[in-house]
Amino acid sequence: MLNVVIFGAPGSGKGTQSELIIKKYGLFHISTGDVLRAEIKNGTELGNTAKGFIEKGQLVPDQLIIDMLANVLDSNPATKDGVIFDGFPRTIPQAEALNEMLKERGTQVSIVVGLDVEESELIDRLLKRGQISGRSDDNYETIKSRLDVYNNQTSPLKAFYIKEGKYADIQGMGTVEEIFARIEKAIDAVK
Ligand code: B4P
Repeated sequence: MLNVVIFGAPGSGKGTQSELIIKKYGLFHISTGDVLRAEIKNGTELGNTAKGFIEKGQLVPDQLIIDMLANVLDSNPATKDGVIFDGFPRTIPQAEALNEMLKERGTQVSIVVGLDVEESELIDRLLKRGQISGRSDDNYETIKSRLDVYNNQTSPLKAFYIKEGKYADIQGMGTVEEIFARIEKAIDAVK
């Protein structure tokens, strides 16, 4: 069974490449960002809590995210055939919880696809998306906080997964198709 984690800074192309990975490998897509935005739209308790963090460019607390993810895994039988985790994990405790959750379900992370993109390009992409997305976190000030949070709290995961022998470093600059060709090569090597 194939379980892919797609990893990278905000704007690195996680959501974009996830769509192509799903098309080719038929995985169940879990984007924690999308799940949180749906909770906010539906006005749930989790959504109301998450809103404040997302608007400031901060991470939503680990335990809320971990419980939310366990709930998605348990309520979707299709996740048993393979999942792409998009935007999760973002901290070491989340990565440890993911290992535990998958172990309990008799499986594990197959590969971590790490997208490497220059910071100026990240800011450009997110500002461009901000002009059409209406996302409250796609403005210059919040993008800066999201990049700080990424550098301080999320980037240490790279070393975590290198140590586990699961990290595939992917050059994330170029066209969407060029980047996907690099990802395909890395996934096919572990499939
Ligand atoms: P996410 O929704 O995951 O947002 P993101 O990091 O910006 O990535 P996204 O997938 O949307 O963008 P992509 O790089 O594909 O998270 C939002 C917030 O939710 C977080 O800040 C946090 O507060 C909270 N959250 C989510 N998960 C959490 C967790 N696990 N723990 C705690 N909090 C959590 O694309 C960006 C843009 O680039 C797009 O417009 C795209 O079209 C463009 N693009 C992509 N590839 C390109 C290319 N090759 N060339 C040019 N443009 C490209």
